[in-house]
Amino acid sequence: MSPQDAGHETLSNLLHEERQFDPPTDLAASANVTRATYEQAAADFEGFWAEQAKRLSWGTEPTQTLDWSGAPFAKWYADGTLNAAYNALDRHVEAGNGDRVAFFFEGEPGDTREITYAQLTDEVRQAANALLELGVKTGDRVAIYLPMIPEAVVAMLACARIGAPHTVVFGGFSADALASRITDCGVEVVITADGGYRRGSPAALKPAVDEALKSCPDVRNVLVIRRTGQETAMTEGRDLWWHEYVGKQSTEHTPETFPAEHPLYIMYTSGSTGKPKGILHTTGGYLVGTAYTHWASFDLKPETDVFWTAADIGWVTGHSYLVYAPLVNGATSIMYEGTPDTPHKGRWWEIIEKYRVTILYCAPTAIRTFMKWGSDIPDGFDLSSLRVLGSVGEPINPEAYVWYRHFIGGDETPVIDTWWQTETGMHMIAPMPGVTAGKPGAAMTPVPGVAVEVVDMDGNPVGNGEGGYLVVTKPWPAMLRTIWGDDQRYVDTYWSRYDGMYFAGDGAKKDEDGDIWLLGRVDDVMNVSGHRMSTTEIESALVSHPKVAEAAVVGAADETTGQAIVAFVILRADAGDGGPDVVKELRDHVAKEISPIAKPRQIMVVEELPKTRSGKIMRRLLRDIAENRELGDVTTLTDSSVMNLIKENLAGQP
Ligand code: 6R9
Repeated sequence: MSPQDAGHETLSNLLHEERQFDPPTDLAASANVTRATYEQAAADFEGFWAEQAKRLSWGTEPTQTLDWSGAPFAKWYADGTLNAAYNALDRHVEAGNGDRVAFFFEGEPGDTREITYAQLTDEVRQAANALLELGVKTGDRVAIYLPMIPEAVVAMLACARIGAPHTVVFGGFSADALASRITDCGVEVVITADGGYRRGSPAALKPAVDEALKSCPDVRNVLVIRRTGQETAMTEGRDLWWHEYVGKQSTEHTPETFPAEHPLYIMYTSGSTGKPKGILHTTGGYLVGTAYTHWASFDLKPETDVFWTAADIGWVTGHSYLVYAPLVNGATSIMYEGTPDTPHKGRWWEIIEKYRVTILYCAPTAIRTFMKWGSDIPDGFDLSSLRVLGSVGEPINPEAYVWYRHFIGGDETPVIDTWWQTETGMHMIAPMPGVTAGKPGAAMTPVPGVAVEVVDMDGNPVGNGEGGYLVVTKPWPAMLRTIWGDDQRYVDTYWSRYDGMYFAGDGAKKDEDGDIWLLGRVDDVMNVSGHRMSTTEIESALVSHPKVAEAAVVGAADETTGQAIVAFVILRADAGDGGPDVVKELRDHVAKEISPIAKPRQIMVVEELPKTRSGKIMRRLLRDIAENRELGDVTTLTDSSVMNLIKENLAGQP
């Protein structure tokens, strides 16, 4: 079946999406989470989370669960002590599972490594000893700027092991972005690599570090991993080769235990205005929340599953579900360095076939790209090992959900759409694979133990299809503790809009069944002639047209209507070259699917869209184009040349 016939007459946008998929019977019969889990969590909130803390090995067992007396500054398991790296590694080795594979690594050029828990433990101990020798002390911050290679995991866990919070900066970010993060949290040691492989060739990283450090005089040392072997300038007395310096260290290291609230890491995320926010996560609650949700949302069976989070470690998804939760749970994971189309467009499916991957977790943007390339590519591989599919990062359009379930999941696997944020640390809203009958496009219901609501401007709950703001009404273990160095911004950003509720900044609605649909960031809601419209809904309508692969919608200032809808679309490979006919067809399609008011004023056909590290479309930049303005800051784009491409592309269009 071609992507076009993926049952087009049955596909629709999320306004009138009515299909529902029951959990597979065999999965439901042995599922980790059952209806009873929801009941337990609802009956005794703190008791439920006290129970989940047993997933960890504590130095001192906590006797308290939640301390909310200093709200909105939370403490979880405050009198417990633990070591994050011990929980991720040593304890599995001690339990006799040292030979279990922690990671199957696939480098982009085709090199592979199979790393067991025992090997990873040794490497982390060596790296911890190296950091100690460099004078890194408990509480000192370490920056990690690396490609997707196993040493990235080693570096993170080595920091955690000695209680030095890490801040991982996405390898695609610029020297400026790196410098501002190093400065903001006072980093003295940086871990990087000569380079990494990207689209078939080595891409240098070290020059960006050298550039950044010109404005960061406090950085004493740089540890450099040799990945590509390319020419690399080393600064005498500051830069050290990892293989020499870490390689010579002892594999003996006794982990110290730290208080549960000891900082684990800082992850920067862009705010709607001003400088990026350093989101602070601490140890005990974060590990409990991520380990529990990893087990619950994906129905993880660590002995038999092969789990793959296809995301970068520079994104929170990589931290929670590629590094910490899978290792704490003793799972076997895949780690892939490169892009999905190198050396060919079937690379992901080849990896799934080769390792018999059972759970795949990725972003809707990847799924839409695969749709664009056509279903005959995955069709050429054996994907029958897959039993659960996950999605994260953006609302998944019903069209993409159904394609994913059908062509990748063989119409059998549940699609688990997980809503969460850098700030939440863990999944907050997601269907449970053995319980929930999923609706394409809906994140469905809060994870057992999590309390969310959709409210109006005044904080009153809304339902029955009405839109509102998503809030979290009770604290949760993996919640951010503050914004690094700026408690006031933490309070202002998340806790001042409504009394006692966490403001997520996302629009959402609850349908007649009480199920939750995400509608995009509230800043992306448009006001057209007094009608509030969600970018997500119009994008979903566009993507439901057989010729459209991806769509991004923005509101551009308009003299008559206040805001006008401007859409950017990428056409599917076999849809022709756009032209006025396609544009008219698409405008009419939106009018039919939603309403004539939702008809875009303008539709521009483009080759690429500007994306962040997590595949989120940077609508702010598209708005600049739609309003004919100079482009704003492009430093957080994965590929800053995209904007030039779009501009060139549009030069020839009406
Ligand atoms: C994990 C992650 C957070 C923002 C969030 C929301 C969007 C993430 C989503 C989703 C709808 C989902 N988002 N998952 N929207 N459905 N399943 O993405 O963290 O990079 O901090 O972004 O992403 O808008 O507020 P982060």
